[in-house]
Amino acid sequence: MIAFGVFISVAKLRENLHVSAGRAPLVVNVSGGQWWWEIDTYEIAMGQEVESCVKTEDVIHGMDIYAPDMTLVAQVQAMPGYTSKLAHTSDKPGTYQFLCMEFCGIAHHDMVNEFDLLEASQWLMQHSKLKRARKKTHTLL
Ligand SMILES: [Cu+2]
Repeated sequence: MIAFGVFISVAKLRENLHVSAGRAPLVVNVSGGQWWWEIDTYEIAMGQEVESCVKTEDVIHGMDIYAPDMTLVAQVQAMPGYTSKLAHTSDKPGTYQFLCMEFCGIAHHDMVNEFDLLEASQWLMQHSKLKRARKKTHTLL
């Protein structure tokens, strides 16, 4: 019975190692300042593991990510001179918002931005259109 349990555990561990080794996280850079958020990726495929690298150059901010139904997905502090890393994955499509959770001044409430979580097929279609548009632009120049 113990040998069977060990066999199942090893098989499950190998399966998990295989899955995580094949899917590198998408690195998303987020910068915050009084009073804005900037993100370098506005469309993310559903189920994609994301590593958000969050920076600020002025004061301490906090980044909360909310799902379309406004449930909290993840949160991290942004501190001047330091890059905070936040791993998150979600499987509900829609528009996600990120807000500042740390009172950082008079217009703190303006610190809102968003990204869309798309079905994988929709994400592929959007990004193949972008690639074609970029190729056309390059051939015209
Ligand atoms: Cu704030």
